[in-house]
Amino acid sequence: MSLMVKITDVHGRQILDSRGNPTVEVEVTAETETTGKKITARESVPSGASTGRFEAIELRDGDDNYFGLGVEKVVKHINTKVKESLVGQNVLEQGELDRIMVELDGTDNKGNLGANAILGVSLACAKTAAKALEMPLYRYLGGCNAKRMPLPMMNVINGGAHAKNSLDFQEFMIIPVGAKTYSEGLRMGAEVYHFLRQILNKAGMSTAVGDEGGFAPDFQDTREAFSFLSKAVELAGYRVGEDIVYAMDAAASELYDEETDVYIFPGESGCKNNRRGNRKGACSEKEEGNPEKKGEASAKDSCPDSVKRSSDEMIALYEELVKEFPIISIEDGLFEDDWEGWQKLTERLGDKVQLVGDDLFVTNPKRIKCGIDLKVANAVLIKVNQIGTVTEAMDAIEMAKCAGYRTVISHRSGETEDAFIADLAVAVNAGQIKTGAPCRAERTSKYNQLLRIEEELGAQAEFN
Ligand code: 2PG
Ligand code: MG
Repeated sequence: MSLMVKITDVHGRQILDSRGNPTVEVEVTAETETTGKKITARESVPSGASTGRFEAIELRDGDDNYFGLGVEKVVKHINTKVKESLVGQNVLEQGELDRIMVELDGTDNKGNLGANAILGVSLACAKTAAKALEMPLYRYLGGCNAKRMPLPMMNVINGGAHAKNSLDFQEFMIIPVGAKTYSEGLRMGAEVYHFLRQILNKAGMSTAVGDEGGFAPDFQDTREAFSFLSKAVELAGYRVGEDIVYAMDAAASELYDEETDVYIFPGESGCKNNRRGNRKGACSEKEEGNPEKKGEASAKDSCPDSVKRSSDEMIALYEELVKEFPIISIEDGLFEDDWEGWQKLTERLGDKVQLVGDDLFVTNPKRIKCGIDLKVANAVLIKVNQIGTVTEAMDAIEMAKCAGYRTVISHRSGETEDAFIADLAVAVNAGQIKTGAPCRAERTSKYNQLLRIEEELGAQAEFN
């Protein structure tokens, strides 16, 4: 008979995330039947800014507090309905617990209870279970073969919806492919980050950081951003393209104008900060509240002479960039529902570059299946809050892997100090993690947890 560790309490509360917005934290307490020992563990829920319109619903209060972004209603759902349905269940049965919550919610997008309610509980259950078994979280989630340390994809230049600067693309990442171990890779990335700060300072440019800890100066365009990266890499004593390569997240859905079917580049046009901002499909409350999260005026309205690109021109731009710089991974190169464009992009670049679907797939097995069938992209970004349960996120990873797609475990731009995704990355041997710059505690908490895991795995650890 399997071990029974009975859930005795589920408790949610409202806390703040790294942007100063409310989010959900959950504590799950369980009791081991044989010993009577009580265990409690806690986890919290991240939140995006450039949110895909097909993501599970993040519920917000929409009242006067916190610009409508409070999560008190969600907390109430946790402390009443969710608690009632889970107390008495075995915390070791993650699949069953997640199934119960999905059924209790009863919608496809978790809009009743809120994906932020369900995810908080799901994550906390997994952590409590690991603690009850006295196992590290990565070992509990992944089993005895969890051993691959992920390559860190460090977002050292922030743009798009994550910074109020002129960069239209959202993320410019460095990947230390020349490193022999995770910790060496982290060191290389951090050194390049510091040299980048130095040369920005010298050039009289801002070294203030964006939401994910990367610098956010007003570069002229994408090329200038990558050129600064190359200078920083060389100054740090590394070889561009050999020791360090680049990745980018275009977050193209943020630039896409559905009416005219073009991508608008207000930053490149000199219409600084007139980006379209945060288009919300899934969470309309956010549009009305916090100025940080509020959709800005459309680039089309406020910047009539903006640089515009068609889907084909976007692909051509990526082809040029890949020739000019050692970019090995492009995320969300096109709009989240442009499956035909994505097919073309994959045909043209899929054998040279990792093409990652984020807003496109939203960690949703149904959309990933569509992508696999249509031969779209070749990698999946995994964000636990896009789908809302640990089980479904792991299903998404398995589906991707079975089809030969790579996986990148990812943070959100709004994070907390919790490091669940670090353990998840090792648990599923994902091989890659993107969790911001080596700066800001909510980003370094993940990188630092990976250092601990690497130390614990010792000679078992595999990398790159
Ligand atoms: C992304 C993420 C994380 P956000 O687009 O990949 O970097 O941003 O959490 O704002 O969606
Ligand atoms: Mg993205």
